[in-house]
Amino acid sequence: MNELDALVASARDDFSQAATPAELENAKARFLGKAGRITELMKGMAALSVEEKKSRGAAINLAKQAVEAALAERRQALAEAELQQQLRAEALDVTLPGRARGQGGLHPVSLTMERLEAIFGSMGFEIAQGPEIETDWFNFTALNTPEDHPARSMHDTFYVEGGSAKAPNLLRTHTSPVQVRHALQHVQQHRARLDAGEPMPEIRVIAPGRTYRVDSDATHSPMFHQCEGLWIGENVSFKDLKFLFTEFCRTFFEREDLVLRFRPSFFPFTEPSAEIDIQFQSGPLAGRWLEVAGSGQVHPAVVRNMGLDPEKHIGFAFGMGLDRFTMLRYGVNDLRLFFDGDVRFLSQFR
Ligand code: 2U9
Repeated sequence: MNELDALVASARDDFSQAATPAELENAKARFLGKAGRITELMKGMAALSVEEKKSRGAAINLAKQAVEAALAERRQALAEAELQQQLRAEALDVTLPGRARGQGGLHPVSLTMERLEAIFGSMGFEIAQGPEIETDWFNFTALNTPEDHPARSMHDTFYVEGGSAKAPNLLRTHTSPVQVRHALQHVQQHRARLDAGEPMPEIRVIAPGRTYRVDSDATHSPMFHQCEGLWIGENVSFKDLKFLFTEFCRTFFEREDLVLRFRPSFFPFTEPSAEIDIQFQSGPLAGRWLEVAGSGQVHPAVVRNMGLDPEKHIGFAFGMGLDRFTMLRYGVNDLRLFFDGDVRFLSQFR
């Protein structure tokens, strides 16, 4: 093997040992770089005659082309290997099962709210909504709550910025202000009939929604859910309220034999007032009296605040905690589960 063939062979050898593009570039420099072996051979021709330069130059050129070809071949081989490696690393097994997007569902308290709206809706009640930030007039004054009532204190109610000293803003402590707003609108709509002494269509409305009180333990959350109802007409009586609420509870809990008890109580906005207890006749809670709602005949002062004559229009109202209703229906024993956002709990209601 002559000297040039040996040089090409050693270049091939060097190139094939280069494991990375960087190593290959180093190997290239050893042969084709400024001080590379091919370059040195070319410099060495300076002393030769013209004839010798011709033949020697051609031979060196052939060797140089062979080295360049070997370099190109190895470059491509390394690039190919790199691509294969990348393809292997990024391989996607399309036969693997997909990552499913978990199925969502309604929160149990929302399910209760929907149930309630459907039941009262079927009994001729409208569903009303209103602001969660209220003025103290709608939340307290209109509902006959005295200025010095403890519920109005900072200890019990969240006051928020934006109101005036005389009319502070607060997070509503019950959904009653929604019914006050609804009743005022209803009365305004039928003002002409009222002034003419004609009968007004009955007010039948429920207001479900979020309410807020400064209270937090295992059975109280600072934000909770309520639904209140209001029924005002010229010929309604306590027996209508009793019938309505009994039907509602039996339908809600799907127990025809559910027993209700109306126990005297006090609220500023109703007189007389009654606490409502229920009793299941079977199941884990059978025989126990469970307090589920408050109710009463709307106080004459409240009827007057709605622009009606309490001598003519008589109203009945009730209020219940939806969180408690939901706990009773599904057998949940800790109120906080409703607000933790734990999918292991929530997914059971899908
Ligand atoms: C108007 C007039 C009267 C709504 C009523 C209750 C009794 C009551 C509680 C039940 C459990 C609140 O969530 S709770 O703590 N509510 O006891 N609510 S009567 O009375 C009204 C409403 C609106 C215009």
